[in-house]
Amino acid sequence: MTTQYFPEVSDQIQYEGAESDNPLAFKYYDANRIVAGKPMRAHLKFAVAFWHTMKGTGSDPFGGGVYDRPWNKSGSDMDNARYTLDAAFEFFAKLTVPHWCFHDRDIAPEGANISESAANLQIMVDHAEALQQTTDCSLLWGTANLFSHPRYTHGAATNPDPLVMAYAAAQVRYAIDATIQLGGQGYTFWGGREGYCSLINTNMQQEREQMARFLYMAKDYARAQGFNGVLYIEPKPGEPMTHQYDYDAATVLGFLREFDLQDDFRLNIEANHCTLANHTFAHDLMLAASSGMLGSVDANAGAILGWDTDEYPSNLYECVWAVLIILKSGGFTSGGFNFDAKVRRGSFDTLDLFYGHISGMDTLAHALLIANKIIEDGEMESYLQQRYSGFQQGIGAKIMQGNTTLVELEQWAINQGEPKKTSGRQELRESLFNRYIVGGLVK
Ligand code: XLS
Ligand code: CA
Ligand code: CA
Repeated sequence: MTTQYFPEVSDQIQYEGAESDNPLAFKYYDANRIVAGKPMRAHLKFAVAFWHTMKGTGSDPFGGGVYDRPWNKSGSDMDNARYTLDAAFEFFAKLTVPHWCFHDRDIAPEGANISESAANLQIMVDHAEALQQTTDCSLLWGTANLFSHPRYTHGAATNPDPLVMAYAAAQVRYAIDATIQLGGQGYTFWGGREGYCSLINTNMQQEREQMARFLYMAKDYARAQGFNGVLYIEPKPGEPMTHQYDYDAATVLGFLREFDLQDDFRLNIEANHCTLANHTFAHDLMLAASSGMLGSVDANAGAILGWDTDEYPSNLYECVWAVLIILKSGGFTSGGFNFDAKVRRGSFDTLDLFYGHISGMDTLAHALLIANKIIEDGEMESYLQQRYSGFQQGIGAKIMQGNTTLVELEQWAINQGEPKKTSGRQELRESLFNRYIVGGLVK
């Protein structure tokens, strides 16, 4: 096993079981263990986010970078880009992670013009393709960074200047080509700066229509190139713009239907973005899943700071809900759990990158065992069925089939008299749920 950038980890991380106290071992993630007929690896489809893991510097709004990364060892941006890819694949192989995700500008520096940027990207995509062949790690999804360069200050697709949109179009074109060359299963659009700060200088409907136009062109290009993966929209309510057009799952679903994009696009739900929108992670997952629009997940967690802190998922309760919803909706197809998460500013060491991912992978693997047990036991499902059973027969079934009227319902209500008050039993349900998590119901 090549060891150049991570000498502190000499081999692949192994599964050692819940009793192990080895910090560099999995306690729950046993890649080949069969759960509900499928190996854990295929259920969870973990991916490393190149931007945080390889390019993160530890900067925050109050200070610049603090990490020394051994792959930033040359004066040349192109050399560093190559070393960073080499280091990434050493990390992926040691972590035994099956997938990765990247933005175009994460892996290759922007050039002096569109053609030079495209040429830089092509060199690094060829290098990544060769590295992929040496490991068991393939691309989950690719994307374009349409938010860091100063030209995108007022947005990319929603910019008031069509020339800026054209630059974004060129970038997306090459990022889609890169995704196809690397065998990516999906391509993601996160809104970036697609939003606004004030209506005082903004034509909101013009911008929303521009965004739809851009997505049509991107979809048409991808399909014409033979891409049959899934296109994702990743909702986020604010930051960097005050108002982001892709606010949350409900807003994006409405947008896709308004502009007839629902057949090609699915949602990539990020935990921290749900909480920034004052929803739970489970709420947006449930909304996307129940309308058949859940595609992929950016696994992370927020803090009480109120901005997008992108921490590793470590809250078992929230992860059980996430996996439960995903399992019940049939599991991932093209999507997976991408760790859009970064080590804290104070966690300088490259070893911390392993600890962060091991913790996230173990939390979600543990959650998978618990969620599967909840489904197998069937108690939760039968409670829900019983609670809504009135809609299965009689007048309830007629309502659901669209076979009744307000007048018939009024007559029925008059005949029935006042409805009986029935407890929702929330506290009881919570304590039953907790037995799976802390009550030893899962081994
Ligand atoms: C930013 C987003 C971003 C997308 C990819 O908040 O999470 O990282 O996932 O552009
Ligand atoms: Ca994300
Ligand atoms: Ca985020």
